[in-house]
Amino acid sequence: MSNDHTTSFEKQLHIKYIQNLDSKVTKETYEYWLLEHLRLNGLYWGVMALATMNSKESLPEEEVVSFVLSCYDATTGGFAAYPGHDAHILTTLSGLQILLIYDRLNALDESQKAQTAEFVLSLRLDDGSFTGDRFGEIDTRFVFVAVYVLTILQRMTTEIAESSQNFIMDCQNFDGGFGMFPVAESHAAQVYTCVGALALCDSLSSLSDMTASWLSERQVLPLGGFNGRPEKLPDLCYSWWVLLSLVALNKAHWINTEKLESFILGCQDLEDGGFADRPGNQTDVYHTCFSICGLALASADKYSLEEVDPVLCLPKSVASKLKLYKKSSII
Ligand code: GRG
Repeated sequence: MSNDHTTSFEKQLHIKYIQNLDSKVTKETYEYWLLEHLRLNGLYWGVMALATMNSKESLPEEEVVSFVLSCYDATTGGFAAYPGHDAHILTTLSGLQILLIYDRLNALDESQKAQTAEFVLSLRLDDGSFTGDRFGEIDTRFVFVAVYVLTILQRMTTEIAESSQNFIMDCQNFDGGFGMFPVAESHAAQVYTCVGALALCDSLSSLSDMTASWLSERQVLPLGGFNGRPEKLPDLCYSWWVLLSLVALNKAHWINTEKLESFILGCQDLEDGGFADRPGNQTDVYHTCFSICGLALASADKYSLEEVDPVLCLPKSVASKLKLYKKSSII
């Protein structure tokens, strides 16, 4: 990996990097097949990075949509990571996000959409939390993803919004951050899912400035990147999880954006494209997606990127078509 200069954003290299991730050569590697359980999430990360670079046509749309539909599990109504795998709430969101980006949500008929909503609602527990699948793991990620999917499918109700908000607020800690479940340690990526869930439940006003204050302390200076928890090393993906939470809370001016941009640019591979978690490390599509989204959030104009919605992690042009739940609009 080479990153000997850090001021330019190598858009064309990153587009090529993403296009090559599914090439014949890549498919001949053992690692490619070991990652089958991440395939649909990975496709969303690639498509979202391309859409943010105004280049979603760099992947063959029909092939992409047909792969997404092949992951739909007609028995449950959810999407799996790969055909034949079990459906999971996280991959269900990825599938729908990809269809939204290509404006192909109508590739699912109304009964399939209703079944997808039923799948999500079947994972809901009495305390307002959601499990990820039939195996029962609970995590604040799943609450966010559940209300996100229900928002896409226009199935949000006051009851779901209130019980989700109650569970999320039970996961808040004394430091203002949030963990995976009540009493779990605060973690920046979980804070994003909690801020996102509250935003989709029209309840962001439940938060005091403590949350933004804890988030702003995640910037590790002089490096400029963010860590996910106190005393840990910075990791590029937190540029996204932290910055967008701060943007959603209107507190992005509490961090040094220039230093953050320079940390992100320093994680590029200037020979083969893509971004790594830290300068000099191996690139991957997850860090590539969230670094490009982070740059778009910091300064879309400067890098000629599409503006990104800080809650939905979709291009604003796509996100603006979704009707969000509002407390007063549903009786
Ligand atoms: C709409 C973009 C979008 C996503 C859906 C699934 C989800 C919502 C968000 C995932 C948030 C999350 C929990 C990400 C995990 C981030 C991460 C790198 C965790 C690793 O944690 P540790 O403890 O790493 O291994 P640290 O950095 O704390 O050492």
